[in-house]
Amino acid sequence: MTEPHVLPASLATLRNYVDGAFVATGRTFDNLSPLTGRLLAKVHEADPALVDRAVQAARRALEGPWGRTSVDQRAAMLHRVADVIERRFDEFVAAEVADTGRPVQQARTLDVARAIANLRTFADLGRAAHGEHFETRTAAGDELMNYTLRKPLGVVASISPWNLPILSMTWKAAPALICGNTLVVKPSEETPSSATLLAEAFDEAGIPPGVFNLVHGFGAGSAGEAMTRHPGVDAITFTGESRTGTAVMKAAAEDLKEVSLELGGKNAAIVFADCDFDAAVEGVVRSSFANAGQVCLCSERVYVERPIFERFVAAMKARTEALKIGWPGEPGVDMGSLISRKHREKVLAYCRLALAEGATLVTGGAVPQFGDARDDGAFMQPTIWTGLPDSARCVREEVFGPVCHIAPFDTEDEVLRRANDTDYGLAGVVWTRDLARAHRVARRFDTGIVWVNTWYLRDLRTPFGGTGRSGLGREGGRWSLDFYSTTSNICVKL
Ligand code: NAD
Ligand code: 6OD
Repeated sequence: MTEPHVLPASLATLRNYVDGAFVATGRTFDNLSPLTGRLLAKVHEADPALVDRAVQAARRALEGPWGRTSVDQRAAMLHRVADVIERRFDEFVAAEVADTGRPVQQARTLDVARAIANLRTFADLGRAAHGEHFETRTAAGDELMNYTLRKPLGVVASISPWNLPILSMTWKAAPALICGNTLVVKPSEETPSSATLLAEAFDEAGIPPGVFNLVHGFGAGSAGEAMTRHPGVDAITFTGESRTGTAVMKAAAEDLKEVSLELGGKNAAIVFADCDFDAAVEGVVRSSFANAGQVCLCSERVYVERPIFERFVAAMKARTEALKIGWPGEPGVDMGSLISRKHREKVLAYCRLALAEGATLVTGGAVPQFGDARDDGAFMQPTIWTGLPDSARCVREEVFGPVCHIAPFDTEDEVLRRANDTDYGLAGVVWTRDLARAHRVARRFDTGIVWVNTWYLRDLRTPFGGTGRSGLGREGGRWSLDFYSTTSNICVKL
């Protein structure tokens, strides 16, 4: 079968979008297909001077008409952008699939659908947001009325990862804009296409120049670092690896910029013997291998109560081996490629390490052979290990690929101690039919999110974020509105 998913011709050259215009630069880098290794696009890299132009444009836009818009006008703008994405839905899907190698069905139902939902949800939440008031009588008898006003933070820099490109970018852009900020966004160098389409959508929707700026490039020594160090940036919202989060926070500290960090995870799923067995197997296969394991919320550590351990591992093996790996558009495909050959090398190195650390390979651990162009891509088999000690690096470090380790446990206290024995604290999953136990375990998980008998079902009004090396702060719902605004208290003597 030939490669069915290539980028629309309009995305063969990707430019920056600064101050309301698409801008080429003197230097390009290649966007390669993770499905075949072939060239998808030439991307114009922003140098520090262009980042500076973007920040200056964003500052000017704060002083211009955008700074005087009502929240209703900003909400209408976000809805218009969502309308454009709906109209150009297939282009966004093609861009996301071509850049990431994921199944078309996922791009349709998760990535692009969530971009639209992010824009519409935060438009509506922003309109419903309100301040507080406090009526005060002092000891001396003065009557005071205090009320709070929300104001934009200013220029927000948003830096995104490659794993859920358009989802992550709109998850930040929508609340930042509804709060009245202006934006400079940078997608990952691995996934520049859907962000470029997003800039087109903002342009088509009539966003004033300078309100939404897009720069392309890398991190250290490139556009990413230039954004974090720019004194004209008031706040940084960053999603990516924990180590990069540290670098971003250090750069932000120089000018005391506000930061929100959504970072890595080494998430645990706990399966009790009283669970709905089939639902738990299905759920853990999904939470371990969705998006080829490249979701910060994926379960790379699975703890199964000893009485069902052997049966659970056997069922996981059978279900995992039935996953269909293939071209994104093939009917019934479950897994596409990883993001790149370089990333696959990292995951395969962990596979070798797991064996060296004493793991038993239950399934996977290798590169599938297709006998066609996919052999030049970044495909990998979903992989299950057992038998590692909790101290093994493969149990402690985020791999961010289609791998999980399954270990037995005996008691609730023991499994919670082991699940929480990690530097990370993003997500936990509990599988049990015992309602009291579900609540008990959920409240003792040291993570920002816990799912009970499900995984990655999202209500965008809820807080999202992690503890420890999984991040700083919460976004989602009113937590996003809080992060992207500053508050003034007005005290009036009556
Ligand atoms: P990454 O940290 O390598 O890169 C993320 C972004 O930061 C990219 O745009 C990159 O160009 C930029 N960058 C890199 N170095 C930088 C620097 N020094 N200064 C400024 N910008 C810099 O992460 P990745 O490999 O793209 O994404 C995978 C990671 O993201 C995983 O660890 C995953 O768990 C995490 N992630 C977390 C969440 C969450 O919500 N917690 C969501 C998605 C991904
Ligand atoms: O669902 C979301 O809102 C979100 N930010 C997901 C991030 C997933 C990490 O890879």
